[in-house]
Amino acid sequence: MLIRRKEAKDYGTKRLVEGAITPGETCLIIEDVVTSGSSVLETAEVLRREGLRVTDAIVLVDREQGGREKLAAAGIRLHSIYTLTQILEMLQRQGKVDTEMVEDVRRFIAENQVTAPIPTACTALSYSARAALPVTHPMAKRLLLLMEKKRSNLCVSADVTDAAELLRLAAELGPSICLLKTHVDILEDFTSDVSSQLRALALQHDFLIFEDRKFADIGNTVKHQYQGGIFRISSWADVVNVHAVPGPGVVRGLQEVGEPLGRGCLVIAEMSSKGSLATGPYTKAAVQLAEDHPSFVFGFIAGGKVSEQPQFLHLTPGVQMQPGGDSLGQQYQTPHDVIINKGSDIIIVGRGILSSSRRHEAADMYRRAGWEAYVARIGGKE
Ligand code: 5BU
Repeated sequence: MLIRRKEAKDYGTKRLVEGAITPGETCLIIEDVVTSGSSVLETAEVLRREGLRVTDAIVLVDREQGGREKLAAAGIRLHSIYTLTQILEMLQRQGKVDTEMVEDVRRFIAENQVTAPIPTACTALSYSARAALPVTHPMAKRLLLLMEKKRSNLCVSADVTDAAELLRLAAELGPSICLLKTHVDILEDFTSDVSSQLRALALQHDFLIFEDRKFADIGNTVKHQYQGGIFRISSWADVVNVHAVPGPGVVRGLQEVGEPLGRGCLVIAEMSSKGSLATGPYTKAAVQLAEDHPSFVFGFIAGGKVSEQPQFLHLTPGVQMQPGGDSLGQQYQTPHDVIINKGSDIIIVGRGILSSSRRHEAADMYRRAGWEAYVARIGGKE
C-alpha cells in the first residue's frame, strides 16, 4: 500500500509517495470522489514517474462531470461504486429529495462538464527524462538518449532495392537520423556483408537499425524467420516489429531469440494505410500486448500516441511535409501533426526524403521539423 503526499516532506526521503515501491508493479488508485479526474491524474503521474503501472482507479462516487472520459484518455479505467445519478435515484425513491432538487442537480451536472484535453502527462516529458525512468527498456533508453544527443527524432525509411544504394544512404543520412528502417527483403543483392557494413555505419554515425519485417505468424515460425533464413535478421537489426493479430505467441517467439541478444520490438497498433483494420478494439488489444511484454517490447508503430505509459515510444510512418497520400492508400501527416497533435515520438519518412534530388538536405529539413515540434511540445526547453 502506498500513500501519496500532497507535497514532498522537506525532511526524510523527500518522496511524494510513501511506501515500498517496486518498479514494474501495477498500482490501483483509490479515491473518494471524482469530479474532473485531475486529482487521480496527478496521483497517476507521480506513480508512473516512480515506474509503476497505473491502469485502474476505484472511487466511491463518480460525479459524472467528465472525469471518467478524462481518465480514459490517460489510459486509466474508472470504476465507481456509485454514480451521482444512481445516488439521486436512490434518494428520490426513498423520498429524501423532491423532483425539483433532482432536476436542479441534473442541470448542474450537465452545465458543469470538464472537457477532456489531450493528456500531456507523458508528452510533456523530455526524451532524456523518459530514458531515465527505471522501467524504460534498455533499447528505448539507448534510442531516447541518442535522439537527445543528435537532436533527431527522424527515422528514415531506406526503401531501396540496391544494397550499395542502401549503404550510401546510411552513410549520407546517418548523422541526421536516430533510426534507419530497412525492408531487407526488397534488396536484389543482399549478402551478409551488407548487414555487417550496415552495422559498422550504425556504429560510426550512432543510429539504430530497425528491420520493418512485421512478423505475423505463430511463435515457432517467427522464431525461425527472425533468426534464420538468408537474412538472419536478429544478428544485425536492433529493432523489429510485430503484428498483434496472432496473439501473444508471436511476441514470445521473437522474444526467445531477441531478448538474450538485447534486441527490442515494436507492436503495430495502427497503420497509416487507408482502410486499415488496426483500429478501435484491435489497437487496444495491441497496446495490451505490448504492455504485457515490457522486457522485449518498448513501443508502438501507430498514427499517434496509443499508450500513456511514458516508457513506451511511439513511431509514426506516413509522414511528409504536405498531408496527402499516394495512389495505393498511403496517407501522410505532417511532422507537426504527428509530434504535437498526435503525441508521437519519432517520424518515419521514406519517399519524402528518398524522392528528393538532395536527400541529405531533405533529411535535415525533416530532422529539424521533427525536432522543433518536439521542443515546442515539451514547453520550449531542451
Ligand atoms: P513512405 O515512402 O514515407 O510512404 O514510406 C513509409 C514506410 O513505412 C514504408 O517502408 C512502409 O512499408 C512503412 N510503413 C507504413 O508506411 N505504414 C505503416 O503503417 C507501417 C509501415 Br506499419
